[in-house]
Amino acid sequence: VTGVGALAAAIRGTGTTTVFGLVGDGNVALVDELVDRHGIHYVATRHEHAAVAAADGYARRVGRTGVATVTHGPGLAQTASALRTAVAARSPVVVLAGAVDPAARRHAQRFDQPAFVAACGATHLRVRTADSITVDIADAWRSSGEGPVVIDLPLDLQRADVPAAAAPGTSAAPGSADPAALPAPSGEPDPDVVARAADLLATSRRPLVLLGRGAVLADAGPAARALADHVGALVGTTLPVHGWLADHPRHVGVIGGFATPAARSLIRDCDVVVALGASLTRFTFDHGRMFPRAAVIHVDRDRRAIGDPVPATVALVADARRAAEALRTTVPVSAGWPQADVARALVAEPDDKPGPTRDDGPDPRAVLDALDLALPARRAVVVGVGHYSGWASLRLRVHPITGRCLPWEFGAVGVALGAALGVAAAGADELVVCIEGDGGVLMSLPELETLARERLPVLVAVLDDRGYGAEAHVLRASGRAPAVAHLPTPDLVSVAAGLGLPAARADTPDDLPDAVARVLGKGPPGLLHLPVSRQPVHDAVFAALRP
Ligand SMILES: Cc1ncc(C[n+]2csc(CCOP(=O)(O)OP(=O)(O)O)c2C)c(N)n1
Ligand SMILES: [Mg+2]
Repeated sequence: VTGVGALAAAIRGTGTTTVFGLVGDGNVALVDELVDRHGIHYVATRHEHAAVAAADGYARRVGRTGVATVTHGPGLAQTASALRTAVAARSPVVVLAGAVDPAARRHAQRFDQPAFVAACGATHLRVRTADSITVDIADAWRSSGEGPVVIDLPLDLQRADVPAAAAPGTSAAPGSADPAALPAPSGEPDPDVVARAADLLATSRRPLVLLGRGAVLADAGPAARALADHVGALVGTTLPVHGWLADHPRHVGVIGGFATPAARSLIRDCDVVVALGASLTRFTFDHGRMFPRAAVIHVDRDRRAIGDPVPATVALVADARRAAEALRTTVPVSAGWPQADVARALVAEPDDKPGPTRDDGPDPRAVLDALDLALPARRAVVVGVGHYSGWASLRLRVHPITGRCLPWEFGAVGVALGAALGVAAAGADELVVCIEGDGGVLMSLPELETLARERLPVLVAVLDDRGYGAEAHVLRASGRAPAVAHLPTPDLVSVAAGLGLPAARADTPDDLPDAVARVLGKGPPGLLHLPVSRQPVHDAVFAALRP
């Protein structure tokens, strides 16, 4: 067996069925082996960045390792912002990268791959020898449970002969033995730390239980609800899982910059926050404005995720469900929030209603509301980074725990379309609605061809304000002209058509149902070109952007 054959077999042996990538000297033989011998579903993207974003989107949707492959040097270099996004999200992603022979000192594509990977914050591994292929590949998958891994596959090793004894079997059944899905360390909380957290929670009269994606992954919903009931806590979520446990009587919705005014005024009085699998980013913490007086019990499986930027009063390294259960059985029952106060604060919620605009297009909120009504019910959304993001992430009704992919962790424009490819390739029976700005879609434009070729069920909805709206608003607020942030948008219907995608334009919310019907009649995939006014400004997004 050749090295590359053994590598392909080892990769198949992890249970991998789908790989996103772009080929070059460093990985083309591997991709051929994966497709030809192992029946892997290979999704060829048009830019390496999208391959990694897709692996990330796939991982977020299925909760298992997403896989991308790129060639060495420039191939890997192009992945930076998607890789950094996956790192910040702690997504289980493996990037299989080529690696030039160390002896080839004059190779034009030489690149300090370990330093690059370190700068992105990912783990760098290397397949060491022909004998260690299976072990090293399994190690990469296992390690991806803690966040993205780039594993170099040296070219000399790919070409080497592998002794038959060291070659992995090639008969692994689909879905078998994914090492990343093997039981991880128990996640059992340390009883001493639970005791300290319980002492703190027992003093609380105004607690909040805050749930994030980590609580979803730990299946902590019932345990979190029971804990909240036990101590009379408010229940809130981070934005990605907005709507989870919404039927709870003390549910206050999303916590952070996008919280409603009523929720904000309540939460200001919180004295203890129990964050369960929720990263306390500066958005969730709203730059210190969200719960200024609260002590924080921060529960996360990963110690590195605790304490930055919000210091934890008690750092409880544990699985969210086990931690919630342990706290409930240790803390005495208490009344917590008076229900009447909670109810009073949550009625009369002012709606973030669309307003009239001048003649440069409809309010983006009105467009999104019409889109919400026009789309089929089985949908997921992937939202990019831009001024439109806040409205786009909240106004479309989706399943609270599987329906929303927000690859915003690095604040990078242009990641959403790649992520949407991955969410769609996960094969859940749903329409994946990728909401992008004109800036974001033009940055990732070649992936429209990938969508068309792969016939993935993605509807790209472009909110077009003819420029980098987020930057235009910042310029205006600092007394400058917005001109450098304004750019004309080409006719995206013909651009999409040229790339093989059915597309339609809706100039008003009233045109949307027909436009959606026309595009979905021929697709998905498809694209909607949705011009919007530049005037409405999202206060919270704007506050987050302010320099
Ligand atoms: C890779 C990258 N480049 C530039 C930026 C700065 N930036 C933040 S939002 C934004 C505007 C994106 O434009 P668009 O997708 O049209 O969204 P809009 O803000 O207009 O709604 C830009 C350029 C960034 N965050 N990431
Ligand atoms: Mg724009």
